[in-house]
Amino acid sequence: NHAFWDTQPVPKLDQVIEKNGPIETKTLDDVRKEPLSLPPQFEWSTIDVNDHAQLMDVYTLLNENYVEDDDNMFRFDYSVAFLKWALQPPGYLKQWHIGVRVKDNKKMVGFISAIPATVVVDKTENIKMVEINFLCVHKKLREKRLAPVLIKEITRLVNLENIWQAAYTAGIVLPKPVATCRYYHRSLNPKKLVEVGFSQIPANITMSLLIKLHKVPEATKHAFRPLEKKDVPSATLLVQKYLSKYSLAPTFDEHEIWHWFAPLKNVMDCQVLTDAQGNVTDLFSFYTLPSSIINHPKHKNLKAAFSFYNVATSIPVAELMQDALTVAKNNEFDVFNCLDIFENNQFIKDLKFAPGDGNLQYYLYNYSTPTKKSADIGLVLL
Ligand code: YNC
Ligand code: MG
Repeated sequence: NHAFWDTQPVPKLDQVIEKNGPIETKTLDDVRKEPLSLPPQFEWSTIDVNDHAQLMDVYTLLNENYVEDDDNMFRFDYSVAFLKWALQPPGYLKQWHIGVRVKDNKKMVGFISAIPATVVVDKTENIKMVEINFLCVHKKLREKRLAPVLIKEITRLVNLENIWQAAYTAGIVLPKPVATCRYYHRSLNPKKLVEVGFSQIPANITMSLLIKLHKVPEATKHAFRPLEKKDVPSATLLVQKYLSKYSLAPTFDEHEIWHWFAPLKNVMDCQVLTDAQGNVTDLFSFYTLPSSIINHPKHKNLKAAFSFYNVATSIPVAELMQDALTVAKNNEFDVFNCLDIFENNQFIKDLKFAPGDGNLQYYLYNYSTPTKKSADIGLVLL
């Protein structure tokens, strides 16, 4: 019952996988040289995200049509600055930012993107991959099989660069998840979260008690400061060593570390502790991803922080994350989100994170690997 996915190099849902490796092997000669065909009223449109008007077209499509929660109360509102950052890491290719427009009026009605990444799976050597994100079809064009066309076109454009594997996440179950992970939410502004229906007041508790329970210290316990360029060599070593513990994790060189972790207002927060030699010993990071609140008279936006990569070596991870919560609270975030990946289960309970109602599934394209526990995952996709 997966007319599209059953034709793709992914494991079947009931398949038990025991060893690692590509599912199919192709060469450039096997790759189609012309774009996939679209229904006649649409055309392909490569997006130059350095052109503000084109970037705004992507922003608007996603703002109005991208991922919503199960109850359709909230919709992700990736900011313009966020999209520019997320789509342009070192080695990005402009032709991997592809839109679909209506021929008549040029309105953007579809989008998908790939960015380059190097990923380690079960300690096998680094695999050149892409990360696929921001797949979106306009609400009025749903269930017309446009998504498979977008997926096949991005696959073709990635294959043309001699890359044959991809990593992606989705809320839905497709053939076949590498891992099923769960979201956890830490209320920072419980009153607003209750008002907008994001959370409920537990039975037998008052609002004032709820607020009290979710207070976080006003100042950080440790002397965290924002990541600076001079920290990049030691931060890279720290993050690399940390990620090598996980079964599915990226590798970052120094350029990538600076791209992904450099503090960027309303996009990325990253703070560090250093030792006497000035080497980074501890690092927390989170990205800013607000949601639009659909049809609410008072509140229009929810400001959410999403845990990115965190490494604690000189302090307990729970103290590292407690300080991250303080920084987020002081920057007016309403909620701090994380997945049960990494060693996050070590702080989730103690720091009063509550389980969300959705799962996030991790996938690899054209690579089979034994199914993993969420705690084996060391990869965060935006
Ligand atoms: C999804 N999220 O199963 P079957 S996540 C992948 N990822 O195919 P139609 C998806 N496939 O089951 P619609 C998918 N959602 O018949 C649906 N599908 O084999 C499959 N939502 O297509 C689905 N963004 O066009 C079915 O469906 C087929 O009009 C149906 O479009 C889907 O970015 C969608 O959630 C998601 O905008 C575009 O609902 C639309 O419903 C929408 O009839 C709101 O499609 C936004 C949303 C998805 C966020 C994401 C990661 C995407 C990964 C795509 C797969 C990449 C593979 C690797 C490629 C590179 C390879 C190399 C090398
Ligand atoms: Mg469709």
